[in-house]
Amino acid sequence: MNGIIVKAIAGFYYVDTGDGIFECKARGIFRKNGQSPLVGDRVVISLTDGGKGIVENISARKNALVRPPVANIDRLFVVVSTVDPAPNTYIIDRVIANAENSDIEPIVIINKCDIKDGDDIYRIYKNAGFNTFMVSAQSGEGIDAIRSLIADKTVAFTGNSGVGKSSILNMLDENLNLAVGDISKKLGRGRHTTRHVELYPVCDGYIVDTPGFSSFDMEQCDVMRKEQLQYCFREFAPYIGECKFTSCSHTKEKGCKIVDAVNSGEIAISRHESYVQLYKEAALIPDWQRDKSK
Ligand SMILES: Nc1nc2c(ncn2[C@@H]2O[C@H](COP(=O)(O)OP(=O)(O)OP(=O)(O)O)[C@@H](O)[C@H]2O)c(=O)[nH]1
Ligand SMILES: [Mg+2]
Ligand SMILES: [Zn+2]
Repeated sequence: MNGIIVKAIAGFYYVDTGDGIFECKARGIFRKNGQSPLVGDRVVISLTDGGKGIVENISARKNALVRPPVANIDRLFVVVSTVDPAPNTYIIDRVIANAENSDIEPIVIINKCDIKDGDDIYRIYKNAGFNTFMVSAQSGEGIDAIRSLIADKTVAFTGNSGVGKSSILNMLDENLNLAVGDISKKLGRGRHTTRHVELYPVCDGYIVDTPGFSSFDMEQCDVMRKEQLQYCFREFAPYIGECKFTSCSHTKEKGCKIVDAVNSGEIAISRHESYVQLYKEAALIPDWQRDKSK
C-alpha cells in the first residue's frame, strides 16, 4: 500500500494511506543504510497481523528540511505581520532564498492588516513575483483566498513568533485548536523542542505548523554557494548574463544590470540589500567546508 508519513514518534511511523492511518515500524535495512524515514515521506507499507504495518520503501525526496524534520514540502507560507512584530525583510528574504533553492514555492502572507495596512511590504513581494496575500486572522479577511493554495499540497508555515501563524491555521480549520498568543508563549520553548512534527489534513492538503524563523532551517541553507544565490532572487532572472562582467557579483559593480535595476526602481532596494548581505555570508564559507557538509 502507498501512503504518506504524517507523524513519527519514538520509532513508530504513522502512515496515511487514504484508507486510514497505520502505525508502522521501519525495516531494519533503512537504519543500516543510514536512511531514516521522515514525516512527509511517500512510502510503501505492508500490513502485518493486527493492523500494524512495516515501511518497505521510501520514495526519492523532492526536498528535506532539517528543522522541523520534514520531507517533500511543496509550498512555504512565509507569514509576516504589519506590526507586533514589524516585518524584517532580511529574515524574510533569507527564508525565501532557501525555499527557492530547495524547490519550495514561497507564498507571502501579510497578517494583522486590521491593525495597519500592509501596502508597502505587499508591493515589494508582489513586484518581485511572489504570490502575496493581505489577511487578518482577527476579522477573517483574505483567509479564504489562501485555502485553494493548500489543496493537494504539503504546506509549511513559517514566520517570526507572534505574527499569527497559529491564528491563521485556526481560521483555516477550527478543529486544529492551536494555542495562540500568551498561551503559546507560556507553553514556551520547551514545547517547540519536545513536540513531535505532524502533518495535519487541512483544506484537502497537509499543513505542518513550523516553529519560528530562528529554528527554521533547510538542508541546503549552509551549503549554498555565493554564485548560486542570484538564482534564488527570482526578480533577478531577466538581468542575469546581461552584466558587463561575466563574473559580476551583482553587489556593486559598474555595468551591473541588477544594480541598474535597483537604481531605476525595478528591483526593491530591500531585496537587493538582503542579497548583498547573504552574498557576503556565503562568501565566508570556503568551498571545501561546504562540500564536506553536503
Ligand atoms: N489584531 C490582530 N491580532 C492578531 C492577528 N493574528 C494574530 N493576532 C494576535 O497575535 C498574537 C500572536 O498570534 P499567534 O497566532 O499565537 O502567533 P504565532 O505566529 O503562532 O506565534 P508563535 O506560535 O509564538 O510562533 C495573538 O495575541 C493573536 O491574537 C490579526 O490578524 N489581527
Ligand atoms: Mg503559534
Ligand atoms: Zn551584475
